[in-house]
Amino acid sequence: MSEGIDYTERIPNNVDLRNDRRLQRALESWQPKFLTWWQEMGPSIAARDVYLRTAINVGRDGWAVFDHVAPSDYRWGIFLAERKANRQIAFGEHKGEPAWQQVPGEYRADLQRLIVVQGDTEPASVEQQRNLGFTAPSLYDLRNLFQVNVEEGRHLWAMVYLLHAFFGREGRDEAEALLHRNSGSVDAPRILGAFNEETPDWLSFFMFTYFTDRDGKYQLGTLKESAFDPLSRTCEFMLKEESHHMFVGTTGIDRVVERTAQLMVEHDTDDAGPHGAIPLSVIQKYLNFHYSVSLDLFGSERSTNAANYFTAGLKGRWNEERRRDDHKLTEDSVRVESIVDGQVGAVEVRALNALNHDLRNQYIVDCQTGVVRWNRILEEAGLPQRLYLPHIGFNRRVGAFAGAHIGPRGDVVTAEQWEAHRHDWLPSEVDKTHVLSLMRPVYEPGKLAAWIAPPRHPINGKPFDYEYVHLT
Ligand code: BYC
Ligand code: FE
Ligand code: FE
Repeated sequence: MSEGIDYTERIPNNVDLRNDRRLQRALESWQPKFLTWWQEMGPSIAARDVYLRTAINVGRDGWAVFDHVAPSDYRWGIFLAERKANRQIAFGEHKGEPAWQQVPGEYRADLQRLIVVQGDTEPASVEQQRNLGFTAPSLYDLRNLFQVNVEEGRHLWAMVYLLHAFFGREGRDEAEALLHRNSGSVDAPRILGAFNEETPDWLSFFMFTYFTDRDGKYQLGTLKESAFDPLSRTCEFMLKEESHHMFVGTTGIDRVVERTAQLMVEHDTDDAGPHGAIPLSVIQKYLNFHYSVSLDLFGSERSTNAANYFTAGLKGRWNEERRRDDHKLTEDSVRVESIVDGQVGAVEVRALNALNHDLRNQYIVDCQTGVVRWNRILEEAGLPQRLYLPHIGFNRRVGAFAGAHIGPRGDVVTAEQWEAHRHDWLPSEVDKTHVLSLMRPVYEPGKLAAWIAPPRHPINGKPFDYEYVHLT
């Protein structure tokens, strides 16, 4: 059985909005503010229409249609995964009790906080990516950018729905605030570090969708376990959209590496830069940057916040139900990497306090799969060079390694040594300028910028030379 989405309403939804007039009115008064934000902070390139997928159904069978639509006419709406009958809480002190359909008073503040933090990231990423439309390497890529942006806009809607429906006046205020903070703003920045960084070029975009959207996958995976059922169902549906964002990142980096490798072989050189591509060393530096700021998004590896969220049932673990333990973790302990006596070591921590570390570990294993595929591309090109994930302590601002000076290979160095190597490890102004210089828009159907290989995966079966976007 699957539930369709009601598109006859001003706000498409599958939460029966028409029978909740108060909520409907509240959301209808937020909607124009969202649209103003989209006009001012969303994609700055004007497109007449874009070949986008829109969710029409939340069930397993065919949940999306593809069509050319004007981005500002996109049908942002409120879609929750289907409700499971008799769902029970899978972990924490309420394990085995029925999932909550309302917010328990004692957890109101914490739940609201989690939803606000999640909601804050979604518009932040749209803001970060707003100017990329001017430099897309092809119409195919431009289309993917729009797709990611409209869906991140919808993820904002998802959190705003929860705030409006379950958190009263305070929730409505927080929903407004989500439109007032802005990425990189001095006065009102976005909440989490990575979402105030710039995404000025397409290599950064692919790295962001690979590493930072992947944090989204893991965080949404833990919120999908939440005892608060509406949050769980919301996140379950968001995860379906999320996989396309990571596909854009994974295959985007594939194509950058492929093109660089081609030119390295063709010109028998380590440096593909002078031949119009991005040098492998620069790809590694961008990777180092995006991976390390994304690791910060997991919070401290020792966290009483995380322990409290888990015990209360607000935020579970990745694949909670598949774990073979008591799902309460009151007795267990784990080893967590840390600085011990000035060296990289490990300390013993109560498992309950190490849940951010647990999630981060799942994430790291997943990140490694990309590195393996990119190295296969290098190998197939006959090249000896390899990419790698930098050490967990490299360039960290949050957690056990914040303030430590650790190189990408895990060696502890002095502050001076770190500074001296900064631009061997992280993109320098010269690197960024070179990457930016390659960013020239290519908007003829079937044509492609020279720094990237063509995509191998059509969108909904359409060929690469399909008119994915009509510009104005
Ligand atoms: N930057 O106990 P701690 C996505 C704060 S991405 C700034 O270490 P906790 C997306 C923290 O808030 C997924 N501040 O960590 C991707 C806390 O402050 P308070 C986003 C930080 O609380 C691409 C203090 O430090 N979703 O969807 O266990 C495109 C101590 O905290 C940072 C979520 O994150 C930081 N990096 O965990 C579009 C899920 N890290 O409360 C979208 C919801 C920590 O003492 N959020 N702090 O004032 C959470 O689960 C948690 O808030 C965090 C932090 C995992 C972020
Ligand atoms: Fe999202
Ligand atoms: Fe995403």
